[in-house]
Amino acid sequence: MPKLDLEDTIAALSTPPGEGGIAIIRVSGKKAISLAQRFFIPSRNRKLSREPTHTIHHGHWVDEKENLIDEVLVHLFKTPHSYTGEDVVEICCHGGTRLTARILELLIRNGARHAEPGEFTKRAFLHGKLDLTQAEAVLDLIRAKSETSLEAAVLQLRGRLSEKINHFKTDLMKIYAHLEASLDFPDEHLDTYSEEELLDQMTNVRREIESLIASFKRGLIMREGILTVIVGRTNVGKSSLLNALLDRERALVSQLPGTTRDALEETIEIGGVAVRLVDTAGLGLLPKDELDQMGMKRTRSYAKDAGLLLFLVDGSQEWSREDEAILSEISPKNFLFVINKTDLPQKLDYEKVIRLIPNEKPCLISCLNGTGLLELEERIKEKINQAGVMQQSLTLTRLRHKQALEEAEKALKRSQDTLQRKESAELVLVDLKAALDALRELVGEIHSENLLDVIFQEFCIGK
Ligand SMILES: Nc1nc2c(ncn2[C@@H]2O[C@H](COP(=O)(O)OP(=O)(O)OP(=O)(O)O)[C@@H](O)[C@H]2O)c(=O)[nH]1
Ligand SMILES: [Mg+2]
Repeated sequence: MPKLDLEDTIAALSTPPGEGGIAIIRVSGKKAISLAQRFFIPSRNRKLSREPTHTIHHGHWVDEKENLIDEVLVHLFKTPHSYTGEDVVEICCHGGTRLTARILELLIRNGARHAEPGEFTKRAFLHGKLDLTQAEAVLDLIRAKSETSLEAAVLQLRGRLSEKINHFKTDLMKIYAHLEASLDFPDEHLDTYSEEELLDQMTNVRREIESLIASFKRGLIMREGILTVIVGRTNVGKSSLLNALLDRERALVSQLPGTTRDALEETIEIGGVAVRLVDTAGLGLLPKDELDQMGMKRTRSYAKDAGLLLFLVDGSQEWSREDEAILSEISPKNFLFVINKTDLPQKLDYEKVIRLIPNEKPCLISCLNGTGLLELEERIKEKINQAGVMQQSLTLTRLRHKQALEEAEKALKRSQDTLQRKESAELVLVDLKAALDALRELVGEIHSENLLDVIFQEFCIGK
């Protein structure tokens, strides 16, 4: 177990910096209560250390010379019944940049230390208040950009993923114990499972692990949003479409072809799912210059990673060779066919394009007057539903979890093969232990300081 840096008392602003109605400064550690006691003058004349845990106290916050800083409320949580498991004091003061800095500086001058990003949650983990998947869920909860990502984070915070992993662990431990017993007491008749039964149980666990791994693709969309890239030739209204869906003038729009040179990404929410919408440089047959070439390269790179493409054509123009080329380029991908500028007289041969794209009913829109945009959102929602994102079942949302499960599954498969080949039980146990270790690492029962750094550095300060 790495050395734990839990001796210090840490402090940080837990609310966003800037002006606000109130701000909360959180202090955690051995000196939290004594520090508060020194600078907090309670209205009720009783020492904080004498007050029970989970109580709120009104009073005044002062500096070393007893100059008044602010009128505050102090929340008191005593170890072990706090978020971090340590003594915690939360100072609710008025929300001003200078004011909060003054209180924080005072605490630091007098023995507290600035908390690192995520350090409160890291301490909660180190004190066994949360396991690692739950700590990660705290971050996902804060970062959630849509209803579905929020729901996934809540499920994980409530321990649904940990429960499932612990269930795998219990099953594997039973198998392990049986095999170990047969090794230790080879001559005794033990009431153990037959080899057949053991193999079956291993297969069951592997199947469940595999199905959880399979949920990752859906989970990633839930957490990060579905990458939706608008493609089409220049001037068809791609930037206008991004602006219209965002409902603000984000991208430059002009009648000059080639206005957009770089890809531009914004997130919107459609049907409870985050949609990462990308406006791109128009695709053409041949790039006109180097900048054009770079723009097209970037468009293609986004299109390659996209979960959904919006293929945009201009209804006021005839179907062109460029449209044709783009269609053949994107055909293998999941796309929606969208015809823009329907407010203008139409030159597009609808019958022809419907023949060319028989499986995708075109979505008719006008970015200029907003017609068809609601229907387009509905169609995007349908496409997202087809990806299974709206399912309520437990979903993997992090690559770390997926990799740990893959490792567990592979090790389990190896031990199963060894057992099947009737090789020594010791060998079976080695791989079984590797599978168990991968699961233990997933929930954080085994961890390195390095892994914790990677996880908690993503957090903001004060969480
Ligand atoms: N009449 C009409 N004009 C539109 C519509 N949508 C876009 N336009 C106009 O078409 C022109 C091109 O629009 P953009 O949104 O810049 O097109 P783009 O596809 O992003 O163009 P590039 O960035 O150059 O590839 C602008 O003059 C827009 O005002 C529409 O629905 N109707
Ligand atoms: Mg553009």
